[in-house]
Amino acid sequence: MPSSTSGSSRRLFARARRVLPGGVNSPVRAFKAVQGQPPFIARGTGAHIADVDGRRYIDYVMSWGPLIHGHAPAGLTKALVTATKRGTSFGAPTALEVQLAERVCSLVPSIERVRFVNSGTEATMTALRLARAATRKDKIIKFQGCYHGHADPLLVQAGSGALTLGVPTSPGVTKASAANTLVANYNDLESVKRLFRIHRRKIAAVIIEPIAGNMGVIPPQKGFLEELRELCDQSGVLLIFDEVISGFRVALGGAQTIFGVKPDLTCLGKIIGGGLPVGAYGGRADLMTHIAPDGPVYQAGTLSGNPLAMTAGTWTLSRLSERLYHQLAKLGDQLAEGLAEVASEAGVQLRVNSFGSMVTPFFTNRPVCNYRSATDANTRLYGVFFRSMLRHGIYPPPSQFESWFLSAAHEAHDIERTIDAARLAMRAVARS
Ligand code: KE4
Repeated sequence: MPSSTSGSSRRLFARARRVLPGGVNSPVRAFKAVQGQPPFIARGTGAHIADVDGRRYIDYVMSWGPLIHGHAPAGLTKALVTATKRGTSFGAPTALEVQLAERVCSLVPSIERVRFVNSGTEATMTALRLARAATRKDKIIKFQGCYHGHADPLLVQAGSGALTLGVPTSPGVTKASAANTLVANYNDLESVKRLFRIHRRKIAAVIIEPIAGNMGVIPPQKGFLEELRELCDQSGVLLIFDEVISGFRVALGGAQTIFGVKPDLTCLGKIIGGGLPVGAYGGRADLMTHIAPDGPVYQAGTLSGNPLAMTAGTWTLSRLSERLYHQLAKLGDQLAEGLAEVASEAGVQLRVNSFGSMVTPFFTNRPVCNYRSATDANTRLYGVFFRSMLRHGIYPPPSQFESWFLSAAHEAHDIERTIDAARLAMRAVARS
């Protein structure tokens, strides 16, 4: 059985901590929330990753969502080698970015124009700037526990790593920038209406994860998104869907096609880069004309539209299909049901939320529908569960407040093996 961390990973982590804050380039990777030390990953193939000592794991992080086709699909690798031979970056227009932009505009109902950037953070940061410029209003509403990247205005009561590490509002975010960020409760329209009443004419936009993934998975309750759309329409407030996770994860056109709600702007990331750094924001043409060089709202990027990232994104989107989403949803259901079953066998209180190939087991006996109920989950028990799963060759997210992700490379036998490991992990939880 692989121990939680191999010798080479330990040595690498010791070196890493001498040169990288916390030894990592993104906080959640340091395993602080689940104790233990992170294995250093040497390679990924399909649904599996191997650490520097050759220990193999079934991967449910999948680079936090981008790898919907699994690790290193042969066709993607080939396409990237060909593209690399033509040059890695030009800082000039290429046909590749036009092709990917045309595909995104054809698939995502709300997107008439799109701009590629290098991360989800850049996408949401710029979407807010655009919304403020287009409406000439300063305030924005976000939802407690939703995470939209680490731009100052959005690092207020945020989810994901900020929540995992217990710092939802980061030091360094000035009072001035936080003052323009209003916070509502997910699945609670009344909390939004209250903010609209108080700040009526000062709100530029509402930004939301249409399927929350950064408190763990929390789907919108029936009618919530539809009523939010109506509320924004009545008040002249723009609606921004942050589909960095849900875009191309739950359906070809993202969550907006599933719920039939069209935002004014949409932010994308992860899957549209197929594992390379890409983010994007887009929406109504009349809004996007504000963006430089057409309009005065400035946003730029040295590597925006990078030919390798565009190649990876085009390859990835071109192989998405209804059949694939049906297959992913089936696997997601099997995983969710299996986790619930083994928890019940062990007498462990567990609530499993899922939406298609997004799954989160919450160690709580109450329904999880918002920040408060998510943070009631027992993170200590999640840590016990996680360490046992890692020892048995399964690599879930090292945080209670993240989504597990499935890919086209996961097969039924991977799920079976995962549930077998979860049966042992739940017994460890019950004993702890
Ligand atoms: P990036 O800047 O990390 O590319 O995207 C920020 C972002 C924006 N919006 C949503 C809905 C997101 O989930 C994210 C980033 N997701 C986290 C995991 N939930 C990234 C993992 C990490 O921070 O290491």
